[in-house]
Amino acid sequence: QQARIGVIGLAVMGSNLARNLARHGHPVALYNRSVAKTKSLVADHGDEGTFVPAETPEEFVASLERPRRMVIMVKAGGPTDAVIEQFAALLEPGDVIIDGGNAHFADTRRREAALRERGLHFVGVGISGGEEGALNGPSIMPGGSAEAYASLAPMLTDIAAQVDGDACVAHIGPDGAGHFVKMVHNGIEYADMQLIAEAYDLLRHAAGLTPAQIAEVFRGWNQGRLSSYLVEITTEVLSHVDADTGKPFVDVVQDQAEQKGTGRWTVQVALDLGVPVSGIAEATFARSLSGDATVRAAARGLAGPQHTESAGKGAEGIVEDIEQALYASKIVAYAQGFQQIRAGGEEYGWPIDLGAVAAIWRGGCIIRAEFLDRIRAAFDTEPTLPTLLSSPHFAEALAGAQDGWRRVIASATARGIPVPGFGAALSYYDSIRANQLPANLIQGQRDYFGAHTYRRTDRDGVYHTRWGQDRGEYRDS
Ligand code: NBP
Repeated sequence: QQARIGVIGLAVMGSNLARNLARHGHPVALYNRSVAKTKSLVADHGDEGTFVPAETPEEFVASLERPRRMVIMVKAGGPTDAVIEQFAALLEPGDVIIDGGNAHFADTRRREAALRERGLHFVGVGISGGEEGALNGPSIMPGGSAEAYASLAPMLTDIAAQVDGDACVAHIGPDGAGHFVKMVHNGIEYADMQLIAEAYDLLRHAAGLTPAQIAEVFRGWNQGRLSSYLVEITTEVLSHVDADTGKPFVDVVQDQAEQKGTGRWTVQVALDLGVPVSGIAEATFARSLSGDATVRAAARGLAGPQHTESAGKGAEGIVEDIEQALYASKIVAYAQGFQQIRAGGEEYGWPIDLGAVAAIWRGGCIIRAEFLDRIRAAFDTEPTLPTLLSSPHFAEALAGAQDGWRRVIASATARGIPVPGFGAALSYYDSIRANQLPANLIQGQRDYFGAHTYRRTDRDGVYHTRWGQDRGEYRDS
């Protein structure tokens, strides 16, 4: 039996992806370094489709139809390089190696270039949706040559999440484009989670609601424009009660958030590209801050405001305001992420269709949300839209939400409740719409201490003022 595709690495993600392929009628070759995982996959799920298990890389490669296609689903970094090397040595020109792990896009660019020299196709695929997505339909972001994508497209289309009859997969662009977009997806995920957490904090400590009541607020919001997977699971987490203590589950969980690093990558890359992704950055910093037990213990006694009491349970207005703040901040966070994707595309020569990215994030992935339909429509209507915030739909939504958004931030500040995500989003909004930013003063300061020069508002050219001498101005170029 020849397999149409193979999967190397049968931990949670690899085995679920292999089952998804098999369930869609694609015979799948299986290989894992330790044979036990291969055997248990076949023993437990062999009836779901055609699996062709192999115990050695040679046997695995021999079981694939040509051109050979194999998905690597092992730990990102060194293990992925080791596996690529091991299998590339057994392949022939035209064969396709797919990396479905969470690779850094720079690694994907390096690997693609090296394998291209050897006549092999390398497709770096961002896969979102966790274990459940891998099995039942993830959002798939493939990067690589158009030719390699064409040979994979029918299978990827079958296994991807489906929304309104569309598969959540699209060829993102060459080499690292897919993993880049997946990285930004994860950064947006950080931002969205932080914003939801801030909304929860305000509902609890400004509106005075209990976790169970807050769960109901989120349940209601999930019926409207905030409808999304993250809001849905927030309802579940908040309504869960700890079996041991009978307390709300959130009250028995330590308030120290962990991270695996993709948010940090997004921010690091954004800094290099010069794209302000303040929502993602604040969310990443907020996780680091929450985990810094030493600083938090030392700072616990610092002074806060006098008035910290909540508005009271009957304060309907504040709940509505928090919804406005959450929605507006979320629009900003996504807008910033899309700016980063555009900037990455320009830097690396990837012709990324932002509308298509929004479309494939509508299902399967962690940030799936109803409003991605609107984002898709905005970019489809105007692909060169300078910012999502200026599209008619979102400009109107922000105009409608801004009063509540501002009230929430003012009220949080007065009560001493931290809102780094809401605050950064509003500052970004106010900054980009400003007629005048104080960057003129910064230019003056730079010219003063470093002769870094400045441009004038009233005529062309680059100027310097002789600050230490007669303060006369001369034209530098
Ligand atoms: P892990 O990331 O935990 O990796 C375990 C797999 O890697 C096992 O199959 C293991 O083989 C294999 N492996 C390692 Br470790 N070193 C190897 C080596 N030197 N040679 C050959 N095989 C090696 O698995 P996962 O959680 O299923 O994730 C797979 C990939 O998918 C990762 O890159 C991950 O970041 C990404 N991803 C995960 C999720 C998620 O929700 N978990 C979501 C999206 C993407 P062994 O069995 O012999 O030890």
